[in-house]
Amino acid sequence: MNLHHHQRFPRILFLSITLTTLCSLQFPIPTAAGKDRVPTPPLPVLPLPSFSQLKWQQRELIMFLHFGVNTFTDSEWGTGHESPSIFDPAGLNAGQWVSTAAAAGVSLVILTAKHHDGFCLWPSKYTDHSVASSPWKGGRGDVVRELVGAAEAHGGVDVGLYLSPWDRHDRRYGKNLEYNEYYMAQLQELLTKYGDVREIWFDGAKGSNAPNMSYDFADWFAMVKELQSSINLFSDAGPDVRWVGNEKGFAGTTSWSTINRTALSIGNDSIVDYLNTGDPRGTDWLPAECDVSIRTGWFWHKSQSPKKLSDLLEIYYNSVGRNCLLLLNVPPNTTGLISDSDVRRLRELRTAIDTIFTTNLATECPAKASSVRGGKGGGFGPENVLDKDHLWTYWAPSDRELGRGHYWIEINCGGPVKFNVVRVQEAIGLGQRIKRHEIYVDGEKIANGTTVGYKRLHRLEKGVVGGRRVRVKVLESRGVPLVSSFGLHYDPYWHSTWQ
Ligand code: FUL
Repeated sequence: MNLHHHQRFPRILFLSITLTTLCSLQFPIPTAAGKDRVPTPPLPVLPLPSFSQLKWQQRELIMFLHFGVNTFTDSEWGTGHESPSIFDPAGLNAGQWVSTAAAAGVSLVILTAKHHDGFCLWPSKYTDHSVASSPWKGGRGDVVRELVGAAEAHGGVDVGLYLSPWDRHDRRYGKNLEYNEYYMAQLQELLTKYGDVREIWFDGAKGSNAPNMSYDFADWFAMVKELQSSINLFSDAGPDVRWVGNEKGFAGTTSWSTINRTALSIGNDSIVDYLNTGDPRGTDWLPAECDVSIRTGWFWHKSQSPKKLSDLLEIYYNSVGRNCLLLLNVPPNTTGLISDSDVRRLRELRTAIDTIFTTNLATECPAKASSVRGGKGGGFGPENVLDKDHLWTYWAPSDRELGRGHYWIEINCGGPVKFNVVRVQEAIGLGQRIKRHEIYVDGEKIANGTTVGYKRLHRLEKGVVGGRRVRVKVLESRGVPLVSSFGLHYDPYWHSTWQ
């Protein structure tokens, strides 16, 4: 106990009373009719996203670029014995990758700087197994640099990197200290020499016959955060973005951004279902990313072609439409370009997404709700769900409604509207809350679901419905539900199996 400190206490108290008195003379405390009557936002329901996770979520569609020696050997998992002499993408143009991504509405592209074969797409000073030993650009090329330069030149597209932990080439793999040092040295190269990197991908895959190796994840993660302040770390277990548990691009119909990190580990097959749905009781904000390839394989193969538009739209509804991000892989070919067929398919996908979602048929329809926080004019009215802000303006019911039954919000369009997609979004900046909801048209239930999260899309099984009044009913939530956006859309590509 510090006596000296004790003796000083009364003086501090006196000083603070004097300051308070002075302040209140200059800045009068608001009266009952003043600012203290303006309704404040409700308290958050923890856990919350970080600034970088919130930015990530709003990207919706991002792109993977699998490229390396496998592109030239027509394989998916290289052996590690490939000769760098096979790497010669004579027409490589990262500007084409970036403009293809931007035209598809993609704001982040993630390149395989090193895949399992260990071949490095940048001239790492810690290995000869890299572009520096290849004929491409006379050994003076750097694919990571090309991508970063193209993204900077274009603007609006950020860069992420994949650095495979499993390395089938390097002789240090299997020696814990040496390999962890090697891996961290490469992280330091990639995260200090190439400007801002927005996502780093730690892949959990490892062949069954691979040598035993324990990765120093805690050291890696700390180093990454030290070198890049706004980066998101992806792995099966986060810490910022989690794997969705499959490579089909499908999130669960129940999809929480919350989960318990202590229940997760990297490369553990028994947790894929938990990863797929998340956990309403989870204490960590760790949203899921849905990775899937536009083709069958991750790397380019002459024999493969892009998926049909209808398949890509199905993936979109099951990822972005289920509170996740879609990480769509589009592999450059042996020339070093994204093939024309993929460019065309991506363009079709963007056109389809824009056609469906640019028009919200509910925009002009008056909205009402079961109750409104702070009453009419208080800033939390149901009209907020029809504006362009999908995060920070939202409908909030009154706290007094908590536990009293069902919350609802309803739009009434006067005349009939025809739609086959319903979009609901939560104000996730204050936590993910909705556990169960239903959609009604003129009193008839047309859709139901569990979670909503950042975005929930219901593509109606029965096809187009027509009606005047559309109601979203929230039957269960963590605290009061906060709905940030609501939309009715027409998807001309959707041919319901019911019709
Ligand atoms: C997997 C890898 O084994 C695949 O080759 C690919 O990179 C995919 C994204 O992750 O785990």
